[in-house]
Amino acid sequence: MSSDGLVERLLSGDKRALARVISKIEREDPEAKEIVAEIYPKSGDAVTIGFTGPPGVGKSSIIAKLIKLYREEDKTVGVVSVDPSSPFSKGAILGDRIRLSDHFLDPGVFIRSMGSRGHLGGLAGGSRLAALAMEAYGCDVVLYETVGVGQGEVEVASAADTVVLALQPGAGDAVQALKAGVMEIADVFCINKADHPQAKGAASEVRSILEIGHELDPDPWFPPIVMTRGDTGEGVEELKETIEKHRSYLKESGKLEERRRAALREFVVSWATNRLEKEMHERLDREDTEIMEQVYVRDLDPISASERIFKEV
Ligand SMILES: Nc1nc2c(ncn2[C@@H]2O[C@H](COP(=O)(O)OP(=O)(O)OP(=O)(O)O)[C@@H](O)[C@H]2O)c(=O)[nH]1
Ligand SMILES: [Mg+2]
Repeated sequence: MSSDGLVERLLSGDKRALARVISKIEREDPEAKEIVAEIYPKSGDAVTIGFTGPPGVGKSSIIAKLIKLYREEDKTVGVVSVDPSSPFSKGAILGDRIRLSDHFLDPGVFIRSMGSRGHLGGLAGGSRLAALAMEAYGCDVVLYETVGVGQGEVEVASAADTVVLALQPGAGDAVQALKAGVMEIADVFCINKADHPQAKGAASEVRSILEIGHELDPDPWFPPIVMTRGDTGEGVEELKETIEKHRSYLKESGKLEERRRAALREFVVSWATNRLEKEMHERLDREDTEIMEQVYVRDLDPISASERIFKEV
């Protein structure tokens, strides 16, 4: 048991205990491991939704509107906002504070930004653990927000049951998303800023890309495209219903379980990979400088060197 009953308090719905647990996770506090072991059995009941998309498309605005709808149903909501540590991140967090400010005082809503990279378990690891803590705390819905520009963000979003890709008109977003490999992981598309004159065009662009993809790889779930406005909330109700439809589809087809298993497996492997990588660097810094010297002077090839280090680790 964690020394000061922190886990017990989290499980009984103490918001401050949840905040402290997530901080410990984020700081990689030595206690975090034990805490995770204690809360994990209590997690797994929440609906998880990943929101990804380029900077500034309106993810946080839509999330704020969605939270409102969930709160009307008396559902508790957790949001893990993964910050890509960009130079704009301070502004983004401040902006979110403003956009999500309606919800900060609500005990049924818990919002947390996760910052730095280079964690044990990487960017995805820390945010997943934060989400687990929110689930154990009793959140009915957990939302991840990530800026969909890189593999790390794809990894975070794809841990969710349903992945929503938000795009905005007139920015060539669809093509960028396609290139970045984000398109494939999306279950629902959201064209935000529907007030933009090119919104309809953006939707048909996405649809034609999806149709080509569907021909190559037919799947019974054809990702729906929903038009929204993050500022007014228009279309957000439809977005919510679409997310629910996707969830029903996953459940009925048995894919929910399949997806969750795949995500957990991915989590375990990537955590182990991250640890291994860290360990190897540490060894090379400390003791095995000699091996690298041999590689530098070409006495030893890189593959043999890595095999040797790998075996030792
Ligand atoms: N015109 C218009 N503006 C919108 C709409 N939705 C959001 N915005 C504005 O777009 C800006 C960015 O919105 P955010 O919700 O912060 O976008 P985000 O995707 O969360 O941004 P990052 O987290 O920084 O990547 C804000 O100024 C919003 O008010 C919309 O539907 N129409
Ligand atoms: Mg945001």
